Amino acid sequence: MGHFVEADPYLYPFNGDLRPENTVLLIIDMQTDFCGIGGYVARMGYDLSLTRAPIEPIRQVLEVAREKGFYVIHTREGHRPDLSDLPENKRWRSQQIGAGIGDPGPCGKILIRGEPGWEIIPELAPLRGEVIIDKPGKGSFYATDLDLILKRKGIQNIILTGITTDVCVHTTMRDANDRGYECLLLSDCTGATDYGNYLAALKMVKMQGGVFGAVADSQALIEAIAEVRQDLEDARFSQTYGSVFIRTEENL
Ligand code: C5J
Repeated sequence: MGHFVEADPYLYPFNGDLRPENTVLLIIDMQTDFCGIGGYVARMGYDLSLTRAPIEPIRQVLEVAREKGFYVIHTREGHRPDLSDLPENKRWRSQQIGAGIGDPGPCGKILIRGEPGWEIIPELAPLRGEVIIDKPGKGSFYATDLDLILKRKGIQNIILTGITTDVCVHTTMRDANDRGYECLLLSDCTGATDYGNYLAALKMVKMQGGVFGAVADSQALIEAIAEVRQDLEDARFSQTYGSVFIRTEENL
């Protein structure tokens, strides 16, 4: 029997093989720089309410995912303090909009590893043992060991959450899809710096029968996960007590 999430444009995952052992909850760049007062996004003048909207839905999904034993991986975008991994054009562009990467700000140096603004927000802080991927780019695979870690864990399904929908989340989803991972984007667990871009990014995923995967909301995922766990528990129960029953009969 398969397990599926009510998703658009198809029931996710395509093969119904949704288990804690083969599925990761990926939480992308929930850092002060992207959703906190005084961070990078705030300094660029964008509406913080858009990138803060997913915090509570992610928190709820994270709680359930941890409780049910799903893998959880967090990412952080940021650069080395000496800026040796910061492309010159990325720095120049950020300066043009008044939020120069590496420049001092209210949350420390903008988008620099180890600075307060670069930290994951306390509401979604990683637990000890959860993998954190530090990435210098928008995608989570470029210049990181994410793919190696996912392969070693036997991950097939990636559930994507985080910010921003049209930049780091989309880049990661497209790359993951090309690598053969089955991707689900949770619509209320992601946000962009522009609402139109958020809507467009969700729509792009769903074209061509799900060109990059599928989209669902957090409630649909939580309901599906509850079923998965119950079935696994039922299967374990019948394995344990079923075999005891057989042995007892043989002994009669
Ligand atoms: C951006 C990100 N938007 N995490 N980064 O620069 O999406």
